[in-house]
Amino acid sequence: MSDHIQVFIGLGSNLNKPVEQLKEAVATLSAADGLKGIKLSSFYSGKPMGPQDQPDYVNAVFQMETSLAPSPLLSLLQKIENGQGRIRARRWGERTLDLDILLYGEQSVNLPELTIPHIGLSKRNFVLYPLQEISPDLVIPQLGTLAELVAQCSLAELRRIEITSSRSLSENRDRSEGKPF
Ligand code: ROI
Repeated sequence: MSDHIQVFIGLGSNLNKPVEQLKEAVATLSAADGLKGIKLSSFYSGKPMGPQDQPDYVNAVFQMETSLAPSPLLSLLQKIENGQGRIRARRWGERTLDLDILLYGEQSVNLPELTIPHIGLSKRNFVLYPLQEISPDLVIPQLGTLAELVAQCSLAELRRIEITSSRSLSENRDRSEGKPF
C-alpha cells in the first residue's frame, strides 16, 4: 500500500452477540480497500463506562495500515458500523458496534467531526490495555508514553476473553482474500 500510515482502530460492542460483532468488523476492515490488517489485540470484556444498567462490553484494538486520509477513513468506519445495523439507544448507552480511530500515525487531528488522539483515550482501560498488548512502546501525541498512561489507569474488571472457536479465523481469511486477517 503506498503512503501507508499506521492507525489503531478501537472496536467495541455490547449488543447482539458482541464477540460476533467484533469478528465481523475485523473481517470487513481487513477486506476494505485502503486498509491492511497488521495486528489484532485479544478481545476483552469489561463493565460499561457510563450508565451501569447496560450489558458488559467486548473491546479490542486493531493495528492497521491505511492509504486513506483521516476523514475518508472515518466515513468508511461509519459505513461499516451502519452495515452491521448500528443501534445506539442513548448517549453513553448500549451499541451494536463502535469503531473509533484512536491514533493516526503520529498526527493530531482536530476537525469538527474528528479528534485524534481519540478523546478519552487516556482514561479508558478498554483502549489502553489492548493497545499495550499489541504495541507496548507507543508514544501518544500530546499525551506521552503508553506505559505511563497504563500505569495511571486501573485494569478494574477488564478481562481477556479466550476465543475458542476457530471458525472465525478461517472465515476471515476466506473473506479477506489472502490478507492476514
Ligand atoms: N464502555 C466500555 N467498557 N467499552 C466501550 O467500548 C464503551 N463505549 C462507549 C461508552 C458508552 C463510553 N462506554 C463503553 O461508547
